[in-house]
Amino acid sequence: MKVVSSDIVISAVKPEQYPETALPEFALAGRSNVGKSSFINKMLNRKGLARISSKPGKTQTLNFFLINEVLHFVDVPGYGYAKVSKTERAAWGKMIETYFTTREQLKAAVLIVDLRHPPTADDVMMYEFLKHYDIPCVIIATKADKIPKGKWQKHLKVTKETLDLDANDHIIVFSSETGEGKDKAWSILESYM
Ligand SMILES: Nc1nc2c(ncn2[C@@H]2O[C@H](COP(=O)(O)OP(=O)(O)OP(=O)(O)O)[C@@H](O)[C@H]2O)c(=O)[nH]1
Ligand SMILES: [Mg+2]
Repeated sequence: MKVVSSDIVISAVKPEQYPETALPEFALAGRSNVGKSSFINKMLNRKGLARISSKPGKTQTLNFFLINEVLHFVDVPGYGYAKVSKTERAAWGKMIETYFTTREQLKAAVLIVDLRHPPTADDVMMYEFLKHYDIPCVIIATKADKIPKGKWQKHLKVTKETLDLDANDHIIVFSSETGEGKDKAWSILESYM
């Protein structure tokens, strides 16, 4: 997809605030600091549209982005950040669960994992949660620029095996630094629209 327009439409914490349109939607999921917001910026060719931080926990709300007036991306706060209270963690869980289990416009979840390391227990749990609700997943194995190209396939295999990846789900080697995987990611997302 050639992105000609993109803008944030709302930062939501509850369903009443979700945009009331029937546009197809893709929501990000992944560990805190894994690169969800960076993925969105790269896909949209926008440097600072989705907020990025060197500190984990930057994204706190469900941030809806409207693209070419035809679809939404939803940036989602990450999991696995140690420095959050039990109360915050419970609020996060409720917000994520409500969104993923009720949003009819959701075409697929985009689960971001770090290609360098095997998926964490939280990653596996997130993937199992999405599969439990029959939500199609596109796995983005990001930060590929940080390991040599010759090792990508080996790491990809570990990622697939650790997640016990469903045969119907796609997995893409990605880098928000170099743009590796961007065209492939767009063509797969378009196939879900
Ligand atoms: N080298 C490299 N760094 C990346 C890549 N993607 C993200 N980063 C860096 O990783 C850090 C976290 O990126 P974010 O996009 O803010 O991560 P996030 O998943 O949105 O984090 P939260 O909002 O805290 O959940 C930043 O310092 C990014 O510059 C990548 O593909 N390659
Ligand atoms: Mg973020």
